Amino acid sequence: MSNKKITLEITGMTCDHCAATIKKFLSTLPGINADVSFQNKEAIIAINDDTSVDIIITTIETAGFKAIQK
Ligand SMILES: [Cu+2]
Repeated sequence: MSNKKITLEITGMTCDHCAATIKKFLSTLPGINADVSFQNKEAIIAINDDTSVDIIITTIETAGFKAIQK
């Protein structure tokens, strides 16, 4: 199982707490490791080949933010 990294541009974050919230939501998804940066307005996420990017984006939307794959 090989890992790859994706970068998502995130809109709607206003402080570090928002980044922590997104990270908390993403931690509920199996097999991924997310690094969310408020400064860079992006999330760098290590995923498996069988991980759906759509589910990651939907999860971020559930947390109240918008994500677009770069
Ligand atoms: Cu915030």
